[in-house]
Amino acid sequence: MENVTIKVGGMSCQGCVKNVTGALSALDGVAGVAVSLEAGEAKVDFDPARVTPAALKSAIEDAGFDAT
Ligand code: 9UX
Repeated sequence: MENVTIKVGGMSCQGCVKNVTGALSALDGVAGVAVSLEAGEAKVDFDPARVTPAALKSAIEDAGFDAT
């Protein structure tokens, strides 16, 4: 298992946090998600054999937020 911290732009309330958390949690290979509105970031535990950091970023962007 690996962990990555992704900067998430555009979150302005806890609903956004819930949306980003849901988008990441839906991906195969994601084991844990912690999104902070205050920090503007998502910490993700993932299995690198099943999902990539690029795919995590894409999921965040598809949900309507910026990911770097
Ligand atoms: Mo809150 Mo976020 O009303 O897209 S859910 S701003």
